[in-house]
Amino acid sequence: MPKDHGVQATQAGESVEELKIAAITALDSTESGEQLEAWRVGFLGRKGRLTGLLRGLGSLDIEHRKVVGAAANSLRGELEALYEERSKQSKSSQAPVGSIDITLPGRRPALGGLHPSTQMIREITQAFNEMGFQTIEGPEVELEKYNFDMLNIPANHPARDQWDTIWVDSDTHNDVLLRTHTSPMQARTMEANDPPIRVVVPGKCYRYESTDATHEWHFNQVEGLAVDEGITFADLKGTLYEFARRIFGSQRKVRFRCDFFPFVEPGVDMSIEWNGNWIEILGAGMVHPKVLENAGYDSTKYTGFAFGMGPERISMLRNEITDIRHFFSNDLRFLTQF
Ligand code: FA5
Repeated sequence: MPKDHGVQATQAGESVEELKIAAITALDSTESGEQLEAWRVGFLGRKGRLTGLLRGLGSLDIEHRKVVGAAANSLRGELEALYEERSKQSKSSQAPVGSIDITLPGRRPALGGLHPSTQMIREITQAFNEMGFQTIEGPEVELEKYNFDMLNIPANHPARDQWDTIWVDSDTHNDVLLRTHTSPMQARTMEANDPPIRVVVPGKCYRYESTDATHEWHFNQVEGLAVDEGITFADLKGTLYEFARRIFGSQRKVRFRCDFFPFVEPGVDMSIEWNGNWIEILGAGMVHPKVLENAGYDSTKYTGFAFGMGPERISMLRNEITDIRHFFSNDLRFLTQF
């Protein structure tokens, strides 16, 4: 019996040992299911190399045939086991990074959506746009001059207590703050434009106050301003009635009550009737003559009205949201409901 029967050359010119090395090396370099299948066909298939080797056994003498045949059959078992193992691994492992598994079923891509505050702001501004108001925006980091002084709220005025202010803490800019309301845009708009003016101004506001179910420390407002010759309180009421009808439906009851804001005279708040209660949704009034004068307007010639509302509060009513803090907590369970 030859000592080197394991590497005995067959008639096909390939020894069992050479075939084993070639098969294992080739198996190690397979990376996909397709390559693994090609390997199986190439080595174990009907026309594969191992089958060819077995077919060549007939040309060997009886002794060699027995030895090489046994080695080749044992290699077949070994290669089949290796194939099974690799095949299982390839099925359970994920597709390699960067490749696309075209056998996966299609999935709908996750589309984002507009934030509920943005949706409400757009609805509100659109209602006013259709009544002839233009949408503009202004700075969130504001000067004390526009947030307070030009709005008839001097430094020692008790009304400043209403707006707990977040100041931009700097030695050189101690008159800079995060706007506490969108009303500074009344002063900026009048300063930069001649009448007639009809604008709505959506934007973020900031107040240094503790939060609860109806108060956030940052929230949106939508400001409105109309200035022209001959504008009266009737225009204010008519415009805000129409707004309430568009947002809350034609049957919604609306109530005006006196309120105080230093930059309007007279001042009101507007409430709507909701489940048997009156809910305040905005502050408003006729632009104070001093505010018109501060902006360089002749208050004997021009009059106007202004209003400011909170879109989150309005969205809360419309969508039965019980806590304003949901708007900015980034919880997708809340946000995806809109
Ligand atoms: C003002 O801010 C005035 N600038 C409104 C105004 C404009 C009056 C023009 C007259 C003329 P007030 O502080 O009430 O007013 O806020 C107006 C609206 O902003 C409120 O009705 C409410 O909807 C919303 N709002 C106020 N504070 C908060 C808060 N902490 N969290 C959420 N929304 C708020």
